[in-house]
Amino acid sequence: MAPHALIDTVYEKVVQRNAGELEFHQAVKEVLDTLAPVLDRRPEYVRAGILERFVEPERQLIFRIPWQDDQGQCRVNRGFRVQFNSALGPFKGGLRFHPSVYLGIIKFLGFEQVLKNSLTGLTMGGGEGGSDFDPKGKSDGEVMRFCQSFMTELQHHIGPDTDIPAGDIGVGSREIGYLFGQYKRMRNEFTGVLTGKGLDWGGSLMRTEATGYGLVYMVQEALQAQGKGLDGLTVSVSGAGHVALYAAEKIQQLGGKVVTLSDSSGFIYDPDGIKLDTVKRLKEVQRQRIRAYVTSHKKARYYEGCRGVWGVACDVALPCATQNELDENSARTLVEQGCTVVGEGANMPTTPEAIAVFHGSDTLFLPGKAANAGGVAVSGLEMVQNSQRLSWTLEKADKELKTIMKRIYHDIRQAAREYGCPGNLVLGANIAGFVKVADTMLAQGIV
Ligand code: NDP
Ligand code: 2IT
Repeated sequence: MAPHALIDTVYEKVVQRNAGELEFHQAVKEVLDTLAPVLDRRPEYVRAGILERFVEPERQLIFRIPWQDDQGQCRVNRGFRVQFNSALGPFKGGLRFHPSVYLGIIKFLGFEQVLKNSLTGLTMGGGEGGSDFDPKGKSDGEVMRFCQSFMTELQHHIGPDTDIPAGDIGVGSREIGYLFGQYKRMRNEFTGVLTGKGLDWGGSLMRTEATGYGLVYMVQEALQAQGKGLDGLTVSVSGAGHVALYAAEKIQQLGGKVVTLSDSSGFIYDPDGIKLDTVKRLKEVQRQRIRAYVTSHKKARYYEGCRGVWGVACDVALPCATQNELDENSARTLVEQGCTVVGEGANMPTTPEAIAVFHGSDTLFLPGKAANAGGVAVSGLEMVQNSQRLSWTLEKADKELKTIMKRIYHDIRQAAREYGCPGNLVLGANIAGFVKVADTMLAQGIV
């Protein structure tokens, strides 16, 4: 079958077999649409059914999570782990706790993770898990009981050489602690089965900052290639979670001015530059909404509705909240206002229509599977440290992160050039990530 016809057939089957899983369809389509030049050159991939195997997870788990709330009432949530592809190493990827979670979200994240982990150059396959549990408004006791119940089932399926989960939306150091404690208790083993652990019990320095810092290192490299720097630039960041906060922190360290942050209710604009100490206290300690920022910063304004954040004029835009948060209209506004670089800190935050707008303009677009790979890269380095039973210094972890982000940027640019679409870093990232997984799948036979 000719490459284009095969791609259409594989995509149609994905839609048919995964009915209603829109985010998964979107992620698969974006990748398949860039792979024709690879299939043209590598007919052996077609014979070995690489594409068909690539879009089908190796294993999908769905399980019941019963837990008791503070009133003694039994509640039931649904848990997921999708072990997508283990060609390059044990399954590796986050856990998301958010009410919007269903199989389609977990599958899209697992699918992206396969390519992202390939780009890091480390030996990690891809997967993702999570639950429709909403940690917002829950007490620490409720979160702990939920995490213990979640891990009571998950522990059957994971292990330091099998599948190593980490955080994502709604899963931070508190949740990783409860999950790790329950795994250790049930299995009677202290191993690196999760990443993002506390520094005293196997965690890596720089993991908390890694996704945000890594994103900015890549933006910096891209600007440098144009003979520019971040110093003096105005930057819009969306989200107010781990990724957003540490992206904002690194931008400020490099002389940029971050003027926005957001959550799912709305966004703040501070013309003087966001004061991160205030935001860290509000979000990390007090678990408050971002609107509380304006009570202590008089020039700052709060606006209801998170999409308005892209109406603020900026030189660099960093979507760091969630999928499909930056649509076609927002993309047009950013381009019209002279935004030169868009770097995805979140997974799939830009809609396909918005990506097309950036590709048709002078705005450089850095896709998430490359630009936010710093988090999982340092997770991989945490696994290395756990195997060695030692801890690296902050300087060493930061240096490795920087090196990996710069290399990924050059790899995806090179792949885009080599496959005839210079500057199209979506195509470059997909192809650079895919070829390594596909060659490994060929080498390992039909499994
Ligand atoms: P957090 O839970 O720390 O923060 C998530 C932020 O995004 C919050 O500000 C949250 O606001 C906002 N948000 C969540 N859902 C929505 C929504 N439906 N609409 C608007 N805003 C929303 O998560 P992270 O910072 O860890 O993750 C952010 C993104 O980065 C995700 O796409 C994640 O997959 C991706 N990512 C995370 C990595 C990691 O290591 N943590 C690594 C690579 C990518 P609110 O409080 O109102 O919900
Ligand atoms: O999307 C991601 O890369 C993550 N949530 C981090 C995964 C990890 O295993 O560190």
